[in-house]
Amino acid sequence: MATPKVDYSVYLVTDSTPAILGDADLASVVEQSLQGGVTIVQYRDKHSPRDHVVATARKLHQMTQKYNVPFLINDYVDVAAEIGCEGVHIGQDDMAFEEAKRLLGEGKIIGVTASSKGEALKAASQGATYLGIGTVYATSTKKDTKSIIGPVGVSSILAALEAEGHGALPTVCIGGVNASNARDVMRQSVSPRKTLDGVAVVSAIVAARDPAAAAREIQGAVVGAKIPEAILSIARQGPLSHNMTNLVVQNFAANVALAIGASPIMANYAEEAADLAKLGGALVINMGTVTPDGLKNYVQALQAYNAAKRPVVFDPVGAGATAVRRSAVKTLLASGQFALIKGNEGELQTLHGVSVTQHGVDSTSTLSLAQKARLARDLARTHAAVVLLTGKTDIVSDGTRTIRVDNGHELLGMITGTGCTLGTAVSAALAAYGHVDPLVAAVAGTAVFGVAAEMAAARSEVRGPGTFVPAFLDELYLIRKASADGDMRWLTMVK
Ligand code: 3NM
Ligand code: MG
Repeated sequence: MATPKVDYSVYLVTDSTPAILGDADLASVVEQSLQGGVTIVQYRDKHSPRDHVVATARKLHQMTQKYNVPFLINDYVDVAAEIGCEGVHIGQDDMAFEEAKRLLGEGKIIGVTASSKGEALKAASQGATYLGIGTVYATSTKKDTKSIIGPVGVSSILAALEAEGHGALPTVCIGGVNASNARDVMRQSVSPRKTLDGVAVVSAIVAARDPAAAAREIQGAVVGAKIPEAILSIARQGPLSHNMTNLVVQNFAANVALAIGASPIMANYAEEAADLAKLGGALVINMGTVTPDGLKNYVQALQAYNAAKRPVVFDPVGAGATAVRRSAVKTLLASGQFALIKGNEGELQTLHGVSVTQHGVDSTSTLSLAQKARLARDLARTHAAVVLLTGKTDIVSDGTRTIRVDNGHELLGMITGTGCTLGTAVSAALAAYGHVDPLVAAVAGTAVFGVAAEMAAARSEVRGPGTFVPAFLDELYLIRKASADGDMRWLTMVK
């Protein structure tokens, strides 16, 4: 079995000292942070006796397994070997890399701390699984930190790795990272092409009053920092966005795709899908105008894109409105795999088996934000897809990470098809960036869409829905152009 790809985006390093943990229970803090979406856990305990370390490690490892999150042990390679966890993290003063590798055997994660180019290149050439680069900001958590290298120092290490052929080696930075600076450190720590994969955090989570909320906030910042990469990849690749969509939005959806830099094709005849799927794009199945014949075409096209391993977006428009639509949703979900499912609250509740009465296909809302987040997360897990729940606040979840996007404008609700064209925008992001991180792709597509709407609505010539539409297309286009020219000022508007 292939080892699953490790997600380094929010890397929790534990600390059991009273100064950081206080009188909290470590297991409970780790569990809360897992609920908040940390993606990897390192148990770091420099003071406890070995038998305590073994017992704690076993307990924490059982817990992380429930969340499908890798569990590493700092320094105690023998304990990692004994309990059979996913790997270790070793510092420069710990066991030598070769020795750790020999003790652990193949298929284990061995992360190494690096605070200079020399250390980073050595660890990379020895075969480290990832690097923890630091100390990025001053911290009181670790007393014997070497130099504070800042984002500039991290960038120069990333550049050296890239130059020496280690561009694909995952990296996180460590030291003084918290929810307020995570986005900046991710954005500033960039060599020409190589970016950090995530941030490693001790006190900002372990010492937080609410570790789950802290983890969620840091996750939001890390995902937010990756938006530019996703947006630029649409502009660079100009991917195909193949839409099987409803009669109302075909023209508008095609214009949105063009404005953000994708290449639209509105093709409802599924015999073409196998050929189109080979072009490296993504498919949108929007069942806004479902017919018996249409449904057969959707199923065939879905399977063609699945066979070509290209992403498919499902927009179950009006899912709960009629028996025909409820049945079409069942058929489609049983016929293949979707990369992303997008819908408003009523549509997604229907998919989740909640019976809701929908009046027409327009959106209404009764759930709290927390309930929406849970709905999106649960659906994402059930269907192994990214779920985009649209509303005043959009919620994007991959089942582990749940991110909210607060962009948009009420004028979007006054013209038809904006929800549907969001599906098109997200399909372009998935086509270009989904192989790297489908959640980031979905968040990026959603954020750009919402920011463009805000910028359009703020224009002096926009007086209502009619003047809004062309201004919105312009802003999508201008954001893409500015981004391609290296002007990312629009990002400050992402909420
Ligand atoms: N290693 P906080 S800094 C465990 O520089 C560790 O290698 C560091 O704690 C390094 O997130 C550090 O609370 C502690 O600042 C980081
Ligand atoms: Mg160490």
